[in-house]
Amino acid sequence: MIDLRSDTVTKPTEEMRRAAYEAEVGDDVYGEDPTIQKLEKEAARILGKEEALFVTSGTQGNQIAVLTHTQPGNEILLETNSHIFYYESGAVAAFAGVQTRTITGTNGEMDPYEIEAAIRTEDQHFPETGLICLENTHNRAGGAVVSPENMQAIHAIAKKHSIPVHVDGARLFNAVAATGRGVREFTDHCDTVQICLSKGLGAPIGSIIAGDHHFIGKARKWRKRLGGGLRQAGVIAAPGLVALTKMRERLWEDHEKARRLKETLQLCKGVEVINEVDTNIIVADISGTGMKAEQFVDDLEKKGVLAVTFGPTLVRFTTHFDVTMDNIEEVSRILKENF
Ligand code: TLP
Repeated sequence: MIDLRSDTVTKPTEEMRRAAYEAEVGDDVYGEDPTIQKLEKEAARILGKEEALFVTSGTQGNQIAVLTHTQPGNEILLETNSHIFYYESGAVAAFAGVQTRTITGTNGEMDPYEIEAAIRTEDQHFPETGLICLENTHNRAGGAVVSPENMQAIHAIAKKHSIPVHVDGARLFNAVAATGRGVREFTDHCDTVQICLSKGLGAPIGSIIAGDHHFIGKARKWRKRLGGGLRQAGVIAAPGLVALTKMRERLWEDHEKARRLKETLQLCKGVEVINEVDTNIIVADISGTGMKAEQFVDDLEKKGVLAVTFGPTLVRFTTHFDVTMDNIEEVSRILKENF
């Protein structure tokens, strides 16, 4: 089976497994796990933030960020198709008690003027705008890169209104690899950031949130409240450290594979690639085949390829470490034979 459902499906490398086995550990709730400390220090350095905190998942990291930045009754601004809004089971309402106000972006980028217009003024009728969330790369926009310039413009507005900016950077390093820009060119334009170790970077588990000392102090407490205070967590941090230090530089390979697959998909009858394919995600509208996405995905599965539905007639393909260029050629052959 060639699994293009997500970059979350990657299995830990030999080196990651060895690192887990050999990890030096201690009780992290007591602040005594040296491997966790090493990972957090390295992540903070790479992301250009004062401190970092290891969390179990991207969702947990985003939720801790929202909980830490906001008060119940606040309103948060975020993109209509953002993961926090679309895919986190309503967690911001369930846990943080905030309401969401969505702004529809173009290729994942929100218009800074629309953001400024949406910021609430002082009025007893209105909720306070407590947070602005960005996503980079933007998953539902097809792994689209949000430019540092767009982030900078939004951050400037946020600062003017004393509103923090959080970036869901589950795939931030894909944006870095695709643009050749420095990590900090992105992270300088936000107060906090979440990055996933377990997507393109290939770790089996874990995410990082980073921000200033005050934010991380509060976030650590929220993590504990949510049951995310872990004990000998070095065994899961060690593969994360390998992911962070060794796997970033190969993400461009996944982008090459995605571009190759895009070429094939564009030649298939009734299939239209609807995103730019900046990084490792391809979104295809398959309505021209007369099929629904579910049927298309089921048929592909029977031929040995896994993808996910992304809407009634949309299908997402995601390239990653565990699919080779040869696998992509095989997918191309299967697609050509059938469409
Ligand atoms: N995305 C998953 C699914 O949840 C949709 C995927 O297969 O793409 N932010 C972004 C931008 C994400 O794409 C994801 C996962 C998360 C956060 C959540 O990360 P986890 O799965 O670690 O909670």
